[in-house]
This record gives sequence, structure tokens and C-alpha cells, in this order.
Amino acid sequence: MTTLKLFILAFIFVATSGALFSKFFKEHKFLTFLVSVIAIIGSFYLIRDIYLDMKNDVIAELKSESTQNQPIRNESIGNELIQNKPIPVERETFPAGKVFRDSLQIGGYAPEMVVIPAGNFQMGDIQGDSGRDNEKPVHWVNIEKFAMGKYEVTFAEYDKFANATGREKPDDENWGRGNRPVINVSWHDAVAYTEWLTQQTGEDYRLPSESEWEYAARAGTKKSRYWGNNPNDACRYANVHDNTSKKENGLSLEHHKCTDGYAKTAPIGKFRANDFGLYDIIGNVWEWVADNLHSNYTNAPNDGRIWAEGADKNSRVLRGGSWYSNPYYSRAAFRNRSDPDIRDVNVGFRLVRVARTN
Ligand SMILES: [Ca+2]
Ligand SMILES: [Ca+2]
Repeated sequence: MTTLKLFILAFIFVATSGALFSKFFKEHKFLTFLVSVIAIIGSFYLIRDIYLDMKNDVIAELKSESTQNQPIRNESIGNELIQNKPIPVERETFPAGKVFRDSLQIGGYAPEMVVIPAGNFQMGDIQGDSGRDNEKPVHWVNIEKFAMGKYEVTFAEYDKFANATGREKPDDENWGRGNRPVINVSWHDAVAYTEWLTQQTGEDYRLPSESEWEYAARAGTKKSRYWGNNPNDACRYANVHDNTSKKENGLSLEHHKCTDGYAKTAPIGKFRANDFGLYDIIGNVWEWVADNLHSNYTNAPNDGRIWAEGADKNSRVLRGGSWYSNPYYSRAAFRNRSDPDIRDVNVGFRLVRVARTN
């Protein structure tokens, strides 16, 4: 295109010059003057176009060189293969919000995971109304990027592990297996499952640290639950001890004054996710985390690591409340505990996978 514009410019120049020195100019001065003005204006725009074309060509060439200098990756992220494309480093490795599944050596896939962005947050009783010492002092925690189970681990997922390792399958209480959250698993069972996944995938699976869990449950919110402070708004967001549960289970404890439709566990993903794309992180089943329970947050780590030292190893932390918890328990900051050998009908767990950096 640039060559064509140069040719037209040259033609205008020659034609205009010729006209100015011809008899035609003497006989038709006004007409020639008019044509010359039009030719000059046209030439101006042509010259500007040619300049812009040349500038764009230089920029395109620089971009092309820059792209060629990027590393060409041929890398598997989860089960998604990215082939021979130059990709910015952030997208290439572990982008926040990415949902993926790792492949298992025995065939099939590990549970669905979602990448949680790095960030910091205030952990503990930030409303100042819980009245519990073990949620204080409120403290800032920095969290590195990691991946978390999009859902609680299901019976189907855990049964695959049990079948592969000859482990006894947990009782489902006749509520159904499949995509219901696994229950009746001890802390040790949960850890064994994460170790099996690590061996099967070559990636680093484990239980969440307590601070990772609370950061993920809050998903950037500062209310007592990711949907707000009102426990009676729970039923669109979580399977809790609701009117349905109250009617069927007849428990004397306080309940959420709304109807979620499930008296026991609900299949995963039936309610609204939080802003990190995590389902059922409040309610459904309590979730084991890796930490031992400390009586308060004095000297708690501020870097998101597992806090195991300096506390009773027979007191592991549970988080999030369950299908039959008092509404006070179904809060992001609430800390429950149990013996790591205990198996219960309202206790399951959720995975963490460490972010890869290369
Ligand atoms: Ca319920
Ligand atoms: Ca849960």
C-alpha cells in the first residue's frame, strides 16, 4: 500500500508541475489554480498516510521480535495442554480463578481445583462480637497463591482412593454416595487421601492451613459469612441446619430461619459459590484443616503456613459448620476442634494443592 501511495504522490507532483508550465495554465488560470490546491491538499494527506504506514510497520516488527524472544512452552497445566504458544508468564503457570484437574496414574482425574489469588486479610473476629477468645487477636495474614478444592471431597472421589489402596470405605448413613461430600472420615483418613493424590499426580496435595481456609472462605469479604452477617440469609448459599433439618432431625439446637431443602448432606455445588468460586465452604460438612487448635491467635503465623507447633496434636481444627450446626458455628471465623481419630456424620474435608512456580 505504501508503494501505491508513493506512486500516486509522484503522479500528482508531475501532473501539477506539467500543468503549471503549459499553455493550459495561461488560458485557464483559475481552473489550474483550483486543481493545484486540491493536489496540494491530497498530497498532504498522502504524505501523512505514508508516514503512519511506515511507523506501524516498525512497531509491528518490534512486537514480532519481542514475541519471538518469549519462551515457547509446551506444558501441561492440570489436564489442559498448552502447545507451542508464547504465553505471558502469569497465564502460563497458575492464573487465579483457573479451574483444573490433575491426571491420576491409575486413570481418571483428581478432584476439580480452583486457583485462589495471593492476598492478605484480617483473620479472626473482625466483627468484634463473637465473644470467643480463640478468634482473637484479629491479625493480618499474607497468603501466597494456591489451589483449593472447588467442592468438598466427594464419596466418588474418596471411594476411588479406597478401592485403589484397599482401604475401608466410609459409611454413607444410607444418604447416598456419588457426589455427596464424604463423611465419616478421620483427620488421618483425609491426610492419607492427600498423600495418595500427591503420589498419583506428582503434585503437592495437602489439607489447607487454617489461615488458608479462612482466607478462602471469606473470599475478600469482611462479614461473618461470605454472603453477609445474617444467618437467616444462608439458604441460597449453603446447606445448613435449616427449617428442613429442624423438621426432620428434630434437634433442639438453634437453626437458620430459612429453608434450603436438605435435612442431611446435600450433593456438592447445589448452592451459590463464594467470590473465589468455592462451593459449600460454609455448611454441608465441617472441613478438616491441617493445624492443631491453639487456644487463641497470640503468636499465630502471618504467612499462611500450617500452625502445628505449640498445641495439642490430638486437637485438630474443623471449619465452616455443617448441615446440623448452630448458626453461630456457620461463620468464616469460627473454630471447632476434634480428635484426629474421630469419624463423624457431619465431618469431611477439602483439598489444597500447592501452586507450581515453573
Ligand atoms: Ca439443610
Ligand atoms: Ca463445608
